Amino acid sequence: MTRKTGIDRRRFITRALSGIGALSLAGCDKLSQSEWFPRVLSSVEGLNNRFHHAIISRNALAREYTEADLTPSFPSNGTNEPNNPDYRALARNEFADWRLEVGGLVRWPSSFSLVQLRELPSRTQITRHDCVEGWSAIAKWRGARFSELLARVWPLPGARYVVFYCADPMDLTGQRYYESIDFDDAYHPQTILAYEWNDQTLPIAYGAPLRLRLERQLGYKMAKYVMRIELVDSLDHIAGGKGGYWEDQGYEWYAGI
Ligand SMILES: Nc1nc2c(c(=O)[nH]1)N[C@H]1C(S)=C(S)[C@@H](COP(=O)(O)O)O[C@H]1N2
Ligand SMILES: [Mo]
Repeated sequence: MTRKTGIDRRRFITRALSGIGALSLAGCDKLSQSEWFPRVLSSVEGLNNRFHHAIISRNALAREYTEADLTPSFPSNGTNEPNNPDYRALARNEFADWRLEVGGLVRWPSSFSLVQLRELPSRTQITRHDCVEGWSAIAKWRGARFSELLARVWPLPGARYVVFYCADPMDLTGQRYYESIDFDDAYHPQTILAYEWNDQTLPIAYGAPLRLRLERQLGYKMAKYVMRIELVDSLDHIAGGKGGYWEDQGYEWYAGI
């Protein structure tokens, strides 16, 4: 994945915002069609968190689609098969020995097998994935509601962010892919840990055995190959300190669309 130029990114945001009716905002449809709205937005460097909060409720649902809308061949982007030996060994055994570790600022650090995750209350959603590189695709995802997982580990009062650590080194520096979200997103009803894609066990290309779905942000936030989750009070001391693999290279931390 190559870093987009500011102009490409602004164009993408403007395009994404013209679909803002998708967020079922009364009135915003009209706004996005008026001349000044996209112009004002494109003058903002990225979409900053505060601005985003001002126009969109953090509880709004991303638009959901129907089976008829599914994209025939959903792309796999970034890593499509982690090359690390530990991951490969787990994959050979169909992830029967894989466990999701959940720790950090929680009362009950725990680990969950896939069977245990499948026992948690789930959610199924057909949504559109928007990649910053300029493509979008619709798929059906099923997974454990993230709020239910949190309820089982008891976040401590100091916890402010949730960090997802992945199995794939992206490049020769060996830096692992990771991502982070805040608690507004962690408790959002469409935030799930997906183990199914289009009614199949999640394929490796899309992040098996478990990937984050976070439907109101861009694709790079949705960590694939999640191995460990940590609740933290600050992102400053993790990897490059910006809260994610691509953020450490200059992407926005809040990639709301
Ligand atoms: N672990 C990991 N997660 C990742 C990536 C990756 O390379 N590694 N790529 C990100 C990007 S840029 C996108 S667009 C989506 C792609 O998801 P898909 O392969 O299911 O289309 O995953 C995101 N999560
Ligand atoms: Mo992406």
